[in-house]
Amino acid sequence: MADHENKSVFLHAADLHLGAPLQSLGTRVSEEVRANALLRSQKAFENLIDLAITEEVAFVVLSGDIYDKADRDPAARRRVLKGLRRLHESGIPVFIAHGNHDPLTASAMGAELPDNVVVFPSNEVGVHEVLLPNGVTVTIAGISYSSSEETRRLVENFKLVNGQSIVGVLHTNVGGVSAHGNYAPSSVQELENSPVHYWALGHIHDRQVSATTKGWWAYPGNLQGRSTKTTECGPKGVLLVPIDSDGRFEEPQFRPCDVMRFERCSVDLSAVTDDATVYDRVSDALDKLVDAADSRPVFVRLEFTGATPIASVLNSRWDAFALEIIEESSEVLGPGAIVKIDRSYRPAIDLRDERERETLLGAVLRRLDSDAELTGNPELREEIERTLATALGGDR
Ligand SMILES: [Mn+2]
Repeated sequence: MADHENKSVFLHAADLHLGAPLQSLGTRVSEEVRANALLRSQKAFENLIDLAITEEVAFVVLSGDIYDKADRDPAARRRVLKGLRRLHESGIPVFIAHGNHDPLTASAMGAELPDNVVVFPSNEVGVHEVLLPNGVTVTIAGISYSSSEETRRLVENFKLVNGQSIVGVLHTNVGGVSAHGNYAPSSVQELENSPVHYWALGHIHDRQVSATTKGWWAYPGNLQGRSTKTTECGPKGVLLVPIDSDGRFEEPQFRPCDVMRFERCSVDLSAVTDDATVYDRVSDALDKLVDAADSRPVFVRLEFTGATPIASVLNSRWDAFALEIIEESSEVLGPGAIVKIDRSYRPAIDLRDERERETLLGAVLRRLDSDAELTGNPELREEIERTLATALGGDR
């Protein structure tokens, strides 16, 4: 118990993209579902604030791209101010670094921010201290982008920061991950060589926590997924980072704050011989996603895979079939929806036809027909034929 009392926790979030439109719901989703999703998406920031207050965090760090647009959508701005004021009432300091989506331009300086909020400058690293209840002093250092295409290697600027427990707040692309713009480029080695103990990073939407010799560098990922791109799928939220009574940073813990989920879902049709089974498979797979989402609406990109005997049936009535799948799924998905269906299935190989062909597969199958041992063992024979068809059949 004493241990617990001596431990403090701070909240690390990034890439909130508040005010972002939900364009990626596609054309198949109804206006009602779309409007509902947009309304819900605005709750994720409130969840962050609620979590910070109920967990009694020592401070909050927001590592860039708080807003989706440099001009800060006014409604999003009001919601941010409301949340920051609630943290102010709870005595929780907030440290903000701006990123490529919301660079710190002169017009974007928030004169109305409550005084528990520190916005890091863009010309140099700002340094602040927070005294934790356990007596540890944490140094929080950070820098904002001055433009949407920040090219400076900003990790450099942290080299003179000193303190027992340093949090570095930065929007950066560590290692030049190609799926994201290579802004404020940095390398793992640069992070290692800096005096910072916990790098509170932003920019990469995939959550990532890595140990260093001094502590950690971590991307919490975005607060709320926005599409079925793989980096936007799955649970999204924030990291809670414990600091022990010696001022050491313990492994950050993920806590979801998202109000809906985006998921990809693959359904294998290789052993499926009729439509009804396809519906069953789909609803089983969706059920699992809905359960895992803990009553959040789920938006799904469905993919049918496998070499299937019903390929030609599906192809002949694809549009009607896709509509049926979407309608039937709405029961399982409730306020969620299927946003896209990918056709990655292919026709199963017909072994009788194949025996007639002058192909390697045809030749091997004909050879098997004359094998006395296999004639007496139909199960083994079927298994061998199936394996051969997969290995030698190619992309027919
Ligand atoms: Mn960014």
